Amino acid sequence: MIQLHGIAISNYYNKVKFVLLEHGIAFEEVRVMLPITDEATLACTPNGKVPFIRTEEGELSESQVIVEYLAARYPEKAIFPADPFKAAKVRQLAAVLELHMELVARELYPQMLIGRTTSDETKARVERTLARNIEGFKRIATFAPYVGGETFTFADICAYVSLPLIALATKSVLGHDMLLDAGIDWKAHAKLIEDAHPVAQRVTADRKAEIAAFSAAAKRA
Ligand SMILES: N[C@@H](CCC(=O)N[C@@H](CS)C(=O)NCC(=O)O)C(=O)O
Repeated sequence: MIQLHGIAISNYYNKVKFVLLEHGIAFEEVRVMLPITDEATLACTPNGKVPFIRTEEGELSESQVIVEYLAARYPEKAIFPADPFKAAKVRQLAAVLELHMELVARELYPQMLIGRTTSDETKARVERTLARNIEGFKRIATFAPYVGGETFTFADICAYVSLPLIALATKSVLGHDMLLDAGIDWKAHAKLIEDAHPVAQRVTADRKAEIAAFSAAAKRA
């Protein structure tokens, strides 16, 4: 059985977990704490990042690579639309969201999560780049009502796990929610997904439980 390694507070871990649960692919979760420093685990995920999976054939890291592997291994699950162009548009939404929004906002996470100060220079750069890239995302993300249009797709999974983080990071570090300000109602999207997909509720409940466990451990330390 596929093993999913990582932690439930990671949006990229939750992206893969959502796909596995949504499509009824059997898997088990293996908790891996960060930072990853031992060579045996680094052999599975060369840059020490989660998630990674362990299969009968070996290990794979990088969430998108893992999802592509699952799509190829389980074609009957239709993780992407059957039509090649529609499937490519879904991948485009995911790439634009993750590479040009989430990765940019990620520079704000140390301050949001552990209170490490972000320099004014970094804040200004992130705000400028993110503002431009959010406008780019809006050119292709219709939210009508799903990210790519009338139907739920893999792009909604990527949005569900990453948009709230981008919103919270910009709100807590830059002082305003750049998504809401740009007219992206990520809360309405999250509710839409949760109402129709119990899997989303499970992913979020597990994330909250993990955060609570971290807080409790930090208080004990
Ligand atoms: N491109 C990677 C990103 C994964 C990633 O950044 N994971 C974070 C947690 S959300 C991580 O493992 N960070 C630990 C580190 O960078 O040392 C993917 O899609 O899997």
